[in-house]
Amino acid sequence: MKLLHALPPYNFPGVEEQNFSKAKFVILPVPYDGTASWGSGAKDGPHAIIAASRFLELFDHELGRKPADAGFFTLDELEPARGDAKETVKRVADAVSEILARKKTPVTLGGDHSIAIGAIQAAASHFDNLSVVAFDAHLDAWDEFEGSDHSHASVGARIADITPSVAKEKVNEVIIGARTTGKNELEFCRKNGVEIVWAEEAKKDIQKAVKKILPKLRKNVYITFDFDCLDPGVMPAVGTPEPEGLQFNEAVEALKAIAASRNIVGMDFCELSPMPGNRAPDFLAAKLVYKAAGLALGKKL
Ligand SMILES: [Mn+2]
Repeated sequence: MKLLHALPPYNFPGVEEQNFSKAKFVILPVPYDGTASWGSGAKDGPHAIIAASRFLELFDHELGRKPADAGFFTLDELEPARGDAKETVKRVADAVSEILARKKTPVTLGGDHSIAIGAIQAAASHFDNLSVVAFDAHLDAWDEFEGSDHSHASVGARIADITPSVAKEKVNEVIIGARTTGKNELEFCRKNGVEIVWAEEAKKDIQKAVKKILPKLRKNVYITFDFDCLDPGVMPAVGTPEPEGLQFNEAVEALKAIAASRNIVGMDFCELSPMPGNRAPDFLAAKLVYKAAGLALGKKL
């Protein structure tokens, strides 16, 4: 018997029935923030996103449908290796690889941004013709940061040399919403052909800014979304908030344009560090994940 006051079940996005074989999206929560430099707390991000997602309206009026109908399956939290970013990244890569092998779309919830390295490695070994689109205030192009080459600040650097077998010519990268960089990072991006859509261009005219990079994207696209690409006014709950970021609708517009013409093969959402006393960022994060999934479905629902 179902109690009338029962809360939605604890899964993303609070669906009554979870069926792995029928699910299009597999949610992988990774509660890890071992490489955070300033604000830690992103290990609580996956829980906050899932908890808030249970209260989302599942009908998307803009899409005119209910993306939840495509099926979501939330896995148990992945156990990170405390103090060992490289091992944690490997565990993420193994888990995401298994999800992809079962023909599902992995949606990894971080955690600090280092976990994206594993998810992207897995995607790169499953798909040719892959582009990575990073939504991020930062270029994350430090070859090594604070003693680790698997740091949250090295995601871009690791994408460029993902594995010897899927070298640069098979994986390229575009970063949207960047607004701070070290000179070395800029040089790294130039050398490795990483395209940058600066936040100021994105905020001026998001349609135009995305149109510029669309021809550079390959058939398959992996999205890595660092919540700090958003303006701290709407998304203050991140480890490294940078002023003058994207608005929620600008990020959605960019995702919409990409999803309309490319095959989204996987996504991750990182760096939400829940704030005591302010649950709005958690809800925004959950809504963005759900919206992105709806867009990624394209006409497949
Ligand atoms: Mn960032």
